[in-house]
Amino acid sequence: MLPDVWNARFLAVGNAGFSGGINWQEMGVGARYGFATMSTDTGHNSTGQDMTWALGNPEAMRDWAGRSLHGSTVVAKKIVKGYYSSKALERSYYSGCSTGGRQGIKSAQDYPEDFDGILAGAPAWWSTRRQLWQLKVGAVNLPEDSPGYIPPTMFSVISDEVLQQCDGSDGITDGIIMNPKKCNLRLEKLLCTTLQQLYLPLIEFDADVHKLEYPYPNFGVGSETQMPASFGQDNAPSLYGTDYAAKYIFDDAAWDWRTNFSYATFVEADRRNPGDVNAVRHDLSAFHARGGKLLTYHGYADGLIPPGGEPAAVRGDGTTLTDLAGQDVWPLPGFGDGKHDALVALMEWVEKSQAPESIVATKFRNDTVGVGVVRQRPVCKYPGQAHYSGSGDIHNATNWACKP
Ligand SMILES: [Ca+2]
Repeated sequence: MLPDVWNARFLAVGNAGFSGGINWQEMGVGARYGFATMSTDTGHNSTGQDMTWALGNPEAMRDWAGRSLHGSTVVAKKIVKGYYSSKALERSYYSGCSTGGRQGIKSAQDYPEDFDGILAGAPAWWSTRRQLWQLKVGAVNLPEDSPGYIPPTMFSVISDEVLQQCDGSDGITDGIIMNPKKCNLRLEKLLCTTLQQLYLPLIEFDADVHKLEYPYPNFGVGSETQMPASFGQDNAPSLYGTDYAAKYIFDDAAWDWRTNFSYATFVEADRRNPGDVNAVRHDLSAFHARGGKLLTYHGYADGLIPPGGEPAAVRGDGTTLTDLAGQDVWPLPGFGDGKHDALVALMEWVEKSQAPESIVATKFRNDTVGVGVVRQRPVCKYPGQAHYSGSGDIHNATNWACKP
């Protein structure tokens, strides 16, 4: 998109799931800021959980993994420079969430010259591990006729019990678990081994494997209402796990999770790393050396992509703003200033060297910008956390401050 009123900046936006398609919606958001925006279909056409396009198509895998974003960015910048001939392109940015978050981190690692600033939300950066984690948790809760099966409707009840135990652990009972690490959830009170296995580190419930250290973070405390979204249908785990394993990792539509899936699958998936999809080259020195800034955020209540890996991804270099968002506090654009808007905060960091210490997250009524604000609260630079001052409206961000 090439807006008439251009802010002399370029913005590429990311994709979601396995989908191949132009992200018109996020391009539109970017154009409202005045960016010349670009989205790639990542080299194929599909819905979010469909990996059929990957079968026998290593080039498509490579494109989805990262090549398409780089190639499209190079071409798009040329188009932008040609179109706005009277004005120079000053800065280039990227914004994406989920798969888009992975795309952003991978860009910083592999193509450090592409963007000056990268906003990477809830990044699914370790693709092979994350997808197989979803296969695993789905399998834990199956079959549907087993005594340990937890139906989707039960998770709101579980969420209530977890809130009962954990809400106050952050010092304020407000329906939000600010820091799950502060709650010592008594799993025995949940009286359900299936549920216990959904929280415990994966390694602890498979004694057959001794070589793996820690396959992936498991569900976080507070993510209960989102847990069913990570499960599948028809007595099978999510297609995000099964279709990915069969058609992307093993290139075999007949690959059956019931007979083939084990922890060895995690190891083999990492070895294959189809298309070079994992954003695991942690060295960001080339990106930082040219002044690149990477800002990442992730909700603790995320039941689709468990948080916990980002500090490892950036090796604790202090550049991340992460975690905090609880049950329903989400950073959303719509305020247009660096205090409330992560993209604007990133721009101020890149262009004015003003690194954000916190950003005010806003919960809008019905998650819709413009129909009212339910609450605002600062999201703090990791590992800081927002603390209530002790007086005033708890839904007003001015009554909170970031502290270690
Ligand atoms: Ca609380």
